[in-house]
Amino acid sequence: MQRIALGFGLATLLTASVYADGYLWLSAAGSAPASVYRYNLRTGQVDRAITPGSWGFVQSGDYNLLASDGDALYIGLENDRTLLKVNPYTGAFRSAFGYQMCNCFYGHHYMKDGAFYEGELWRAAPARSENSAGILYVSDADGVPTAAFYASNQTHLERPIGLEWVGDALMITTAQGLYRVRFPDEPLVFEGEAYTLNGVPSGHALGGLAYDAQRDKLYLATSDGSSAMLWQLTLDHASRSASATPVETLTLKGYPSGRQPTALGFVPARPGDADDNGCVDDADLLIVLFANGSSTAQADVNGDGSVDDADLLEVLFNFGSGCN
Ligand SMILES: [Ca+2]
Ligand SMILES: [Ca+2]
Repeated sequence: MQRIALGFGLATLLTASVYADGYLWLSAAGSAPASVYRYNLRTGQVDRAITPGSWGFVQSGDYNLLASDGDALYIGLENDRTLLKVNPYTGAFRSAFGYQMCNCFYGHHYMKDGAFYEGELWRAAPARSENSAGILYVSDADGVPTAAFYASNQTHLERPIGLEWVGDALMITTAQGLYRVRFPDEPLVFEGEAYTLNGVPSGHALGGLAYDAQRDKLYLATSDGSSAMLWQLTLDHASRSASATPVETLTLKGYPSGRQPTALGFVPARPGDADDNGCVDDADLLIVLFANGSSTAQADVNGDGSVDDADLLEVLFNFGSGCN
């Protein structure tokens, strides 16, 4: 009992420091079949790539959506109803299902970035052709449709791409702009309140959005056609503006050149998981032990810049977590 109490106290101390640790999953539109990439915030590297097209489902030039319900990472296709659930750390395939809607939807719209909000799956659905409304499509977690909102008579919102709930604010991107979504009294319609975006160079098309709710960090991915960038956004709702701070040039860290990061999804790291596979075990212990005294980012699981006893304790206190 005493040991448990001691362990609890130390664990509280260890988790008291808040540092950016987690993974940003990125879509990569522009080739078929497309891949999905994982950017590791602790190591600063794109360290995983998965190719859902090789799993025997419908091929797509953009596997996106990339929203996590805390248990699985959901992947969607831009051109088909299929939805995939994968391990949120490794990207390993778990199951496939689909939206319960007509495939004819895809004659007029693509599907892009998405997010979970209060148990429902929200998705940006840009129009394929001019003079067709952009749609925000909502379903439950099983793909059963619950709502769809149209940007009627708003040509600047024909092609929503990025989508994320930031607290109770729904933010979307188009290639050219950042908007806060508003729902007027009119049913099934959405409007966009334009936000001034400072810091992103002109010539960069805006892409996916992802939110780390625990640390209140909003991320945006962009591309200038050859190189892709990751940014952290600070929103100021009062002045309807956002400022972007660069996090990484993704194409220098393993993300392919010439692809569009149309979707972004955040998954928090499991504390003590040095090898980033979602399970804290002997392998993590060995990584930290062998790196003791260094500043190796992979082994610096508490993110304080050095590998020492504190990292070892973080592994030990979380030992077995996620391994079942
Ligand atoms: Ca591990
Ligand atoms: Ca450390």
